[in-house]
Amino acid sequence: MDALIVVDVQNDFCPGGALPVPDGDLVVPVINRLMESFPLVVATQDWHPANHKSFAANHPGRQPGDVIELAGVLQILWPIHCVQGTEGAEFHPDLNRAGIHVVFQKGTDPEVDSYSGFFDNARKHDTGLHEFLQRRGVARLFVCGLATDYCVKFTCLDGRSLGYEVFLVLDASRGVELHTGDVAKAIDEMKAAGVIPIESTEIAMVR
Ligand code: VGL
Ligand code: ZN
Repeated sequence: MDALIVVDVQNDFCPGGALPVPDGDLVVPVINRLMESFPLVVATQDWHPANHKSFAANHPGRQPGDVIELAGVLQILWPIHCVQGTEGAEFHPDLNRAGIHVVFQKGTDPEVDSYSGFFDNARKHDTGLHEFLQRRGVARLFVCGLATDYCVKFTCLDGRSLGYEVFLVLDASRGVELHTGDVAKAIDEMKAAGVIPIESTEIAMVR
């Protein structure tokens, strides 16, 4: 069984949002089309409480982009984004919400960030996504969404470490590119872990 994993296609990660990914909204029509051909569509949603410690604003004197230690791991500080119940945390209005079978929320613990859809960054807690996929007999993940160099990357890497065959759908994903080359580096890291980059138009050839 194949699953489409739609990562964090939320207003705050799209142009006009709090943590905009360049051209982030362009993934929406591509993902809507992909949804139609998958038997199982899972979405992740970055879902932070207002006091989340990944927000620079919750560390007096710190700026977005600064790096601190949080839950024993390095943490980039971000602008306030995807706060539970806000417009910014909602899925992009054009994303086909009805095409999503289940949503896994992450980043709810204020003390630790969670880029991956499977585990928090300290790998202390899981979201239940792995168990869900196991129970449905999923062996292959087609991962897409925002952002290629953070949440998409860590979802792909954890997927590999859990034993899934993982495809990264390039034209259905975009990166933050905080530093030039971050997206290319992320794709190289994923490839080194066995992730297979693919264009949405090529998926029919492997399914
Ligand atoms: C993300 C930074 C902070 C993402 C989430 O979805 O890639 N990036 N929170
Ligand atoms: Zn976040």
